[in-house]
Amino acid sequence: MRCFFWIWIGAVMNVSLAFAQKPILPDFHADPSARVWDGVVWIYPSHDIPGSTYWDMTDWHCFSSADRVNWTDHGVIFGLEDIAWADRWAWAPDAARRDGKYYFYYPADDQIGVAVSDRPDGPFLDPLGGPLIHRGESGTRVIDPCIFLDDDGQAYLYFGQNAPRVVRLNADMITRQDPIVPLEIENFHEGIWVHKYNGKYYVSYCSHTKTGELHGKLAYGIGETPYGPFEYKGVFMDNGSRNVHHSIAEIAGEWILFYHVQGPSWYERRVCAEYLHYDSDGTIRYIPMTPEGIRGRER
Ligand code: FUB
Repeated sequence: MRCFFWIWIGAVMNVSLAFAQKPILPDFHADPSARVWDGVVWIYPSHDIPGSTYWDMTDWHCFSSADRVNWTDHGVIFGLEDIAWADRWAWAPDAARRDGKYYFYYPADDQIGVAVSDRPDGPFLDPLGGPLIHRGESGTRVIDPCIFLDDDGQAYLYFGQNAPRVVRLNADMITRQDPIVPLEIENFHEGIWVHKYNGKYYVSYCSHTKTGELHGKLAYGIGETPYGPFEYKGVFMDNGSRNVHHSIAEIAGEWILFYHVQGPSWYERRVCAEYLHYDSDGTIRYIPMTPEGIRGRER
């Protein structure tokens, strides 16, 4: 009985917190990976299904904005129908641009694939006819890809759940350069994101502890290389939900955190955003959720 009470309280809190925020994208999207190309912000999110009772998503949309307020929905850019090797769980994707081509990295049924296009909004095509990273080959769950392009042009593909992994990609962006490497990241659960600030590598993620105290909060660490070691810097955001996934992008000299909140249900999530600030020592200032988020500051 007590257990049901706390589950009920948790569900009510989720819903009220979710509605306190102003989502930037229409219902329901989640896991927003933001990329900035030619002054335009592109978001590649998961596409939650209204009324669903699991994360059984089947396709992905993408969105773009030149002013961070008005977002264009480019419709379905890729889906499980476009591949022959998976038929469930179209989860958190990411995207990259290199040499005029766009690469869409997506998990499907716990494997990661890559699709290629001449445009950021597709159509994307699967050039491999199979996963880039297969289930069971890396000692972690093959979900939540984050593609990081370093200043020297080297591409790193991060992924995993509870046990983070990274693999370098070749310049073609669709094949692997060398073996998958395990990473040491304190309190790591899932949703890894890597970005660079002032020459340092920031790894941020949905945190997890055995006590549950930090579960579902955004934490980060800072390192000197893409492989770490990453010095743990703690939690920088609490989205008031059991589940969180985010990205961080620099847009015209300002840094923005894109994330989702759960609600009305665990499987119906909404994408929100807040400005992110660094202190002079490079640490990220704690980000409170605000009702407005980045809205109201049109560029
Ligand atoms: O969207 C499905 C899963 O939920 C993602 O893979 C996780 O990061 C979590 O957001």
